Amino acid sequence: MLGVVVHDGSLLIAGVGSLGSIWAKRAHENCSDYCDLLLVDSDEASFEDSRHAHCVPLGDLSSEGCAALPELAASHFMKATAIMDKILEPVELLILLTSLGGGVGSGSAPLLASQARRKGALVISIAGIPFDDHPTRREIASSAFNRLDESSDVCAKLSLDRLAWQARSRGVDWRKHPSWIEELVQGLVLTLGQVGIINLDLMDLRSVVSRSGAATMVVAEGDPNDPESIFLQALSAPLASLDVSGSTGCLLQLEGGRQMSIYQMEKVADAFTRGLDENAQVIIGARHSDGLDGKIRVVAVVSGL
Ligand SMILES: Nc1nc2c(ncn2[C@@H]2O[C@H](COP(=O)(O)OP(=O)(O)O)[C@@H](O)[C@H]2O)c(=O)[nH]1
Ligand SMILES: [Mg+2]
Repeated sequence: MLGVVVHDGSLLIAGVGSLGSIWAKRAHENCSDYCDLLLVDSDEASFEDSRHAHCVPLGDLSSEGCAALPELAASHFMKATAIMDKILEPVELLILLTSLGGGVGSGSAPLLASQARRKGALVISIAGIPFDDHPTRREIASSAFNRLDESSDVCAKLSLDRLAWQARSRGVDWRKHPSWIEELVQGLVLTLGQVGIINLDLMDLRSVVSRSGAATMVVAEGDPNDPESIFLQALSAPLASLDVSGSTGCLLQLEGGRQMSIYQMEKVADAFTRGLDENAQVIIGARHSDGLDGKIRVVAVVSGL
């Protein structure tokens, strides 16, 4: 089945801060037919190669920027709330990418998230957490994370240590090719932006993430006949920590080539939901995808942790 484009501005990927902007641009490249891109930074370099993005500069770009000053970034952001209001008007789902521990992401990502939520959008945030050997940045990141988490429906901690490790094992630069983030965002956007065999939509996502407790998400891809290894791959994602056992809500999107059978889908869904609470709410969607012959890709949002 061909995907149906429903690009009406309701899906927005936002990159906040330098690293967040790099990630958002990469992630958006793979799904620009389905969603818009917003970049927020005090550094002009982040707006390069982004002709089709909403670019919101914070402060005076010719000055020093907000190096490691979250409060300064926050006060610049406050001056941009009117324009943000316009950009956020049609948005129903905001996927916010940022790395905490510096100035812009730490100071303004929580404000963007809460503004989007006040306007009725669902907010999924992915927040990079600094390397273990940067204690000062980790401290800034930790307080910023709490604020971002409070303002988001789902807020996943992404360990830069693990991201870098994964990138090394794939032979790519962790800053420029965050493949895990690209796959996850693409999975989410295509799940919600395309019509599939069994449809999932924002209402399903809303229903899963509205459960109390923390929520997180994973993506994994593999041989449809080997569901266990797909599940293990999902657990090895560069998230800071991941224990989904006993969770009470799960949205599962399965995507595979045209040969994907109901039997294979059932087996993979079973591997992902076996460890959940026995009364967990599980919502499953499935879709054929041209690029996935002989493979299944799973995107899971797990809540009630
Ligand atoms: N070691 C290392 N950490 C980085 C690098 N880029 C970003 N980070 C980490 O990510 C955090 C946020 O960086 P950045 O996005 O540049 O900050 P912002 O633009 O002020 O929001 C920093 O505090 C670092 O922990 C890098 O090139 N090397
Ligand atoms: Mg920066």
